Amino acid sequence: MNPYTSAIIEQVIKKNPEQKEFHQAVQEVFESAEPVIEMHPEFKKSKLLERIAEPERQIIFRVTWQDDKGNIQVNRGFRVEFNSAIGPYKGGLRFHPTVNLGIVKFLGFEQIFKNSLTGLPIGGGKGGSDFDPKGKSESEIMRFCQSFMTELYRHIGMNTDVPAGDIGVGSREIGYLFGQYKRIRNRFEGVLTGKGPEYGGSRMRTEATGYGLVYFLQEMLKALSKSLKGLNVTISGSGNVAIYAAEKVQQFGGNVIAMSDSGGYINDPGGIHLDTIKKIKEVKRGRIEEYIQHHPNAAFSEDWLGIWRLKADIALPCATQNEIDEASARILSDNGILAVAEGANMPTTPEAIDVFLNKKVLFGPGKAANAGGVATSALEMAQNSIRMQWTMEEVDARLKTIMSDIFRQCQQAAEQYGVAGDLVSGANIAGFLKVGRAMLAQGLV
Ligand code: NDP
Ligand code: 2IT
Repeated sequence: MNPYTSAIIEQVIKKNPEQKEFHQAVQEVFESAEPVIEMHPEFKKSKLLERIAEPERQIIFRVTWQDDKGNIQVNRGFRVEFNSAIGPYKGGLRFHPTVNLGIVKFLGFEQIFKNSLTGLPIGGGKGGSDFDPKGKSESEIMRFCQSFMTELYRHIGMNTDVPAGDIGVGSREIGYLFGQYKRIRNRFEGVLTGKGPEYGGSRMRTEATGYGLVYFLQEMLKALSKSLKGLNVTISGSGNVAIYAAEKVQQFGGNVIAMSDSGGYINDPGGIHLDTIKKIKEVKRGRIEEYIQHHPNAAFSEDWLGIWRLKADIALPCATQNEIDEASARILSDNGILAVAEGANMPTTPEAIDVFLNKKVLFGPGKAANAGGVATSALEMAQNSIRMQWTMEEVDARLKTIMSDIFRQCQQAAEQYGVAGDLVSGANIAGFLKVGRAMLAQGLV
């Protein structure tokens, strides 16, 4: 690393102590950006790295609500409005007990460059709460969402900041959040994405991240002149991203052999029955362990990270950050994995990425590979603005084009800056360049 970049990273670590996921995300992007900084002295002169690592605005608020027993509960809410150089802040809300400022900042930082890669006019932001939706009743979820929005509404708007879903926030939560925003503001506007199709949601937003991931994976596989047909695929998670990634893999003739949740993983070598997974996860909101009651030939193991020990051709981490570490990466590559594409945000540790790149395993970084979700959110914003709703076919066609454009951008940026074949650097460079140029054009703001 050159001394300038390492000094800036040091400064970011010092200024934001204990936010280790944020440090990790910044370090990766800034390291990749080194050749860009060398080629563009104006970036260094205008302190672009220092500016880009500092969120434009950070909001932390109290969320109080009453549970079904009448007890008062207190949670913490966050919204980090990171960068608005290319459009309104855009990014999801995560409800999970592990949420803290460092997590929200790493996600918001990644979102800046991901959103830039989509080619659509969206800036970067992220939010959420340490609220745990597990085991809560429907009315507790609604009361929490209403209380959360009673503070958040004043900071967001269709031209300012447009939240969406992430872990623990799906169409049910978006519905309650939207209802409360409309009630308080008396405005029916596209302030959130991931809405139901009856009230302004885009068709295919639910499927978009998973489908987009597999469209991106197909582009990667072209380098090996391969298709998904007949390949065995392991997918971690069994939430929104994992389920629709699995659906698209199966549509393309791939064989999904394992999926997980935080309680463990199931292995069904003959192929996962996705209808059973959907019933357990989307309808019942149950645990993946229940799968073996329906399919006794499948096996269940409590160690969910053990999923990476299974032999497969493709791995799609779609659960959470840092789920593939160096040891798992070595096992995967020793087992002959062909490609890894990240459905989750930052699921692979830096050491594990090095293993994949050194062993020439095709590697699709999350900020490119999982950008189909936020891209379709931007399509939802466009449909809301023109008060129209496109068909499934139209949205799908746009999503395919967007994913192959992103792939091409990453590939070209990697070639242009001397790291051909490295899609991690390619994604960071392409995403960074556009945001950097937009920031410079807008002066010192
Ligand atoms: P969901 O809440 O729908 O599903 C998350 C899945 O991952 C669940 O199976 C969950 O298991 C598991 N999981 C979550 N956290 C952990 C953990 N700490 N340890 C073990 N398992 C865990 O979320 P999404 O599918 O929406 O999100 C998955 C990933 O994809 C996240 O990294 C998210 O940031 C990223 N992403 C999401 C997009 C979207 O459009 N939704 C877009 C782009 C990226 P359990 O139910 O047991 O907790
Ligand atoms: O990480 C992500 O890109 C998301 N959770 C989706 C964000 C969005 O605004 O659709």
